[in-house]
Amino acid sequence: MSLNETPRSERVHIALFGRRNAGKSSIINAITNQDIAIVSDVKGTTTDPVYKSMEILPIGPCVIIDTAGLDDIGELGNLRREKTLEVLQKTDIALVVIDSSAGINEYDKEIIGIINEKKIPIIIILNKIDKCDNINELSEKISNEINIPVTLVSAVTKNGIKELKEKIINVLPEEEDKFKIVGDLINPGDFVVLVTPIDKAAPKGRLILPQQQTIRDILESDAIAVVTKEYELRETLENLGRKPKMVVTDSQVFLKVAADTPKDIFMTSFSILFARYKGDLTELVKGVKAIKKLKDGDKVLISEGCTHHRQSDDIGRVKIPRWIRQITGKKIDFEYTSGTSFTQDVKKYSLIVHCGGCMLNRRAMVQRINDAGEFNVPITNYGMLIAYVQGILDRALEPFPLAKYIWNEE
Ligand SMILES: Nc1nc2c(ncn2[C@@H]2O[C@H](COP(=O)(O)OP(=O)(O)OP(=O)(O)O)[C@@H](O)[C@H]2O)c(=O)[nH]1
Ligand SMILES: [Mg+2]
Repeated sequence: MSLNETPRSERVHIALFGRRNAGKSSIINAITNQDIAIVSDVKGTTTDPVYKSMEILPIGPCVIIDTAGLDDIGELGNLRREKTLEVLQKTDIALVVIDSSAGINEYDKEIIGIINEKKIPIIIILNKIDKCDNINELSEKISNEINIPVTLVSAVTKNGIKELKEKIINVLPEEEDKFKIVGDLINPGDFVVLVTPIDKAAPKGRLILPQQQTIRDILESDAIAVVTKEYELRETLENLGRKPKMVVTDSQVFLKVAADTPKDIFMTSFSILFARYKGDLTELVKGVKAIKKLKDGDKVLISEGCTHHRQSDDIGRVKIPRWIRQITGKKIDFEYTSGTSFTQDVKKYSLIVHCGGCMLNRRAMVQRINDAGEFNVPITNYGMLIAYVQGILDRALEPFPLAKYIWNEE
């Protein structure tokens, strides 16, 4: 990824859903003004979700997701359907495409229902209006039936495409801007000291994304980011000349940093900042408290947002199970998932421990927390668990009074 690229997890994710041949891929080409998606009159042309990062004027940086038709039949069709539905976990805006010459049916209503249930902003597109002569009647009938206004479009003549883009902008979620990593906790001119170990696990020649994003957030707040390794922290604090607002550390070196940071300075971790930025800190605090309540035979799910992280494999597959067994002294049954498949069956778990989710966008992370919440399954993340195991979660929550209150609540 080059420096001036917006990371994929920060981009607004726009996904298209609909039956086969409705014109999903054609609409993507029309919106982007490029031939990026394969179009054909063969049903089921798009088989797997296709993600394309791009900059669309005037929408800005986004990821467009083309999906397979929902009405695909047979065993392979069911698999495709599942993959298509998984896309919803990452979707910021859902476009449902209906072929005006085919009308609306149960498949359309089902996907619209699912999207509404997940409270994902939705736009209903009635496509192929060039082929339809009673379009006004039809659109009125359909919007009455589903109780959502429809947008009329022809991907072929480009009629309505400009209006469609305007609608997309109108429903763009603002929350990505509303939530800050640390910006809302600091004032202009504040010092924030960031502790980033450079060991074998660190990527070559650069800092990892959460560290880069935190620095950016501090700079945007007109505050001052001071970056140091754990070994130079004490010297940094002694020579800074002014008390920093906060020390933020990688969880790996929590104990040393806690020891070297005077008690009157806030100390927390990148993973806790991101737990709040990407998800819901108080829910994750409740999740970590649930560890002590685990019983013999309980199932715990360990879930990672990406599939290619040897380092966190070690954390997820070895350390976390070991810690949980040590804390509880119980026989716990661990299961693992990674990548876009979170879990089909939340209910069977007594606890979910998720990674920091640096490859997931906020909506995807919140969706997972909500999915767990729906069945009262506690969920927490690696960083919270590490802080807890090392006995410093209480201190690391000091900058977040509500989360700390919940942590200490009986
Ligand atoms: N007349 C007309 N034809 C269209 C329009 N949009 C798409 N088509 C045609 O409909 C057929 C299916 O279009 P696709 O974009 O491949 O549809 P899709 O929904 O992606 O289909 P799958 O990938 O099979 O799920 C193609 O032959 C397109 O040329 C439109 O607005 N008007
Ligand atoms: Mg297609």
